[in-house]
Amino acid sequence: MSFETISVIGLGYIGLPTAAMFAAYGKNVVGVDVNQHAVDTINRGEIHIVEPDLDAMVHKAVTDGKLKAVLTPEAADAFLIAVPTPFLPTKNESDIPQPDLKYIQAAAKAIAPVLKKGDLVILESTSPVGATEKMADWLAEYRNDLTFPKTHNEYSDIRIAHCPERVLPGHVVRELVENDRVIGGLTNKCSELAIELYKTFVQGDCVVTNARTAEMAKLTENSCRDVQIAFANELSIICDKLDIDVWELISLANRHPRINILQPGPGVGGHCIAVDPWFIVSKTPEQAQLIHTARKVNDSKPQWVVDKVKTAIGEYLIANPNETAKDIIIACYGLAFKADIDDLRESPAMEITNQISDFHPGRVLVVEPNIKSIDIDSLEWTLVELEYAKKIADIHVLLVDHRTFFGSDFDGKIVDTKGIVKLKFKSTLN
Ligand code: SAJ
Repeated sequence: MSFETISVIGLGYIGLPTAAMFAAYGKNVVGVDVNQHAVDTINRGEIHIVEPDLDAMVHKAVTDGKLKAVLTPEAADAFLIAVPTPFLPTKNESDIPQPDLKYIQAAAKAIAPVLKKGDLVILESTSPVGATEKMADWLAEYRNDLTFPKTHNEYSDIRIAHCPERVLPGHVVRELVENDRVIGGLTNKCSELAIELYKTFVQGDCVVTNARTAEMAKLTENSCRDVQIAFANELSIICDKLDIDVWELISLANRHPRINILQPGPGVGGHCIAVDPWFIVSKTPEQAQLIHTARKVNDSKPQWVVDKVKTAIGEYLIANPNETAKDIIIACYGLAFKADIDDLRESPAMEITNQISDFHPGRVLVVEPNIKSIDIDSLEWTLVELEYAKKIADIHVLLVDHRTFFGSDFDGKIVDTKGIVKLKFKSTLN
């Protein structure tokens, strides 16, 4: 089968680049999103998210008439679902977050009326094990005139697969093409068709498995990274207690041919690494002990940093008995959830900065070179230039390892969560 028209449901950080990529390779692409602003922006040939090289791709795709955005799905040969999979609200802080599949269900409901015999539906959203089967059940419920893999195996009218996205924010356009893809069809036929679709532009291998293993593979990748970062974060806390430089320690240990410890930091942010491990823990709470503990270690790191800042304030006041806390200027360096991007989603740096502003009676300055202005009400801190903060602040809190921060001299007390002062140059390891 040749896929002439492809529909991508959810035009966010994954859906929009994927839609633009299919369009760049000559497919007719209908992007669907519930957000009117996103739809209007894309139809003007512009983008509503930040991702290198994406703006030019979208502009060309729209100008060539290969990509359009709509609010309601239209008929297509393949549907790719790239919607968020958030958590259900928790009652207590100690509750294990449970995944909320409402956006997947809404996407299934939205495409159901336009599905026809022979269509392929791919779930790309990172999902708990069993979500693809659940989505297939919803589609079968909404369209009982069509047949599905559960009852008709290889002979079903509709083919369904889970093919998780695995691209790194900031490198999406390149990684979409180069990365290997895990293809988890509900039947062999489903996998075969999914490979045919992705081979439109994927140069990496398309490796076939079943849907449940594909779901678990994606969760495993991000949980593995979370556990490794937790190890680095725990080391940094141990080293602080033992008066050992954790950055030197890690670089020494990493000289062993089989060791590659990741870098500690202020915590783990973004919408993936800090979320996906919970999809495993919520399904198997008794078994997922290490994964659960890693989440707790990483989630508690911002508070540890805030406590370090409080200690620095105390030490400053002892050294400067004529001053009060109100006189102390604190500068926080970096707001994004990781280096050299502008994405503030679930950012530990942002959490720490807000906490400092809440308790500190003096001025709080923020340096974030990737953001020109910030559209959040009731901010109690001020966005300033790097040189100004370096000159005026009494306490420097280094939160993100943006390239521009390396090589700087900071005068005063320093809380360095990323080894910027110690490393002097940006690590290319991770
Ligand atoms: N971090 C550290 N120390 C490190 C590396 C990262 O503290 O040594 C922190 C970062 O500062 C950030 C967080 O971890 O706060 C996550 O950053 P990341 O670069 O590890 O990952 P993401 O969230 O940008 O993207 C991940 C990627 N997954 C893996 O590398 C296994 C990406 O390939 C996935 O597609 C993406 O999640 C996703 O969408 O799931």
